[in-house]
Amino acid sequence: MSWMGWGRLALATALVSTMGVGTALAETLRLSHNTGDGTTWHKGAERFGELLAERSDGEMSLRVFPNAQLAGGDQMRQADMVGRGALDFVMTSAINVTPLVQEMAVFSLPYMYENYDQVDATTAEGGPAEALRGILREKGIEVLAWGENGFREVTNNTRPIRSPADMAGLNMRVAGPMYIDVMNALGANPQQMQWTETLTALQQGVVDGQENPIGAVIIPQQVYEVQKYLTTWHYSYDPIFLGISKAKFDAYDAETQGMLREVAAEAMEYQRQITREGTETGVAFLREKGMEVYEPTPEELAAFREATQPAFDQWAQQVGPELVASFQDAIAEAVAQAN
Ligand code: X2X
Repeated sequence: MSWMGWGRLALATALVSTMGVGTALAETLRLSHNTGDGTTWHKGAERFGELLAERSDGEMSLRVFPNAQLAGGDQMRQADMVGRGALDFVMTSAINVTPLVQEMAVFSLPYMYENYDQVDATTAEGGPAEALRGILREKGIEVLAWGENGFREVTNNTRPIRSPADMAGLNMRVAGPMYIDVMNALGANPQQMQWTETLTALQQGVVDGQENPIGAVIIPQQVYEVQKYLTTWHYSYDPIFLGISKAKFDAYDAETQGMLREVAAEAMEYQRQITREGTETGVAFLREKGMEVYEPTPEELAAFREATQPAFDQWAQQVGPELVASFQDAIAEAVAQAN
């Protein structure tokens, strides 16, 4: 056969196999997350989709839906929908799952963590975060991997925040129930609101401020365009996770399940890396954009920690003292290792 002939045969074979996969086997899965399409969440989800297509030889493809679109804009409902099998995948932050599973608030208790090493000690394989996998499984959600929203920093349009007293009377948008109690402990007026409605609310002065991580959300969602002051108070850490409907997961064979876990871990590793990079360079970037950034001293951080202690104690009870202690033990070990 001529060179042209071989070429045509190869093309025909390729077409046939693609069509075979397309018609008989290809499965399109849906993933919901609740931030915009420029965030590190979205980038992590897209990476997951790319890897999934690659490792399944095109048998699986993923559609990523940002802004909690598939849950009617309700960021708290996504996990519930995945639990019921109404959605295949969810990527969301721990705080959004607390209405379904209170224990998920353990990560975000005020001043639980001081740095990434402490975080990683709890989310690493075999660490105390594994207990949450079991709890979420009971709700129909299989956690495939942990990712990162990050340390949540406070922004507002009224004044620089240097001490708890500066929070008094500020109208603060918050994402979930625990943050209502934390803001109350600080003397602010918290208001729970969907993230998708928050930028407009800030712009129109419906609320004075909000709190979110720098690399994952504040920069990619251009919060600096509607907020003047930022304080790096690191008051609460927020992980995200990539989860799949348990019914869906259980229906796959062991090999596919293993592939899903592997691919999710890889995508979330990438997501965590770009989030940390964006956070590291973030303060300088935000200053360039005209934000006034205040970086509290260790003494000032201690004052915030003290002021939020009542909310920590209250929520530690709700989460369960044993779970909290298991996190604190892993953190103490990380501290000992660092010294
Ligand atoms: O709503 C928020 O603040 C966000 C995007 O960080 C969460 O999903 C908790």
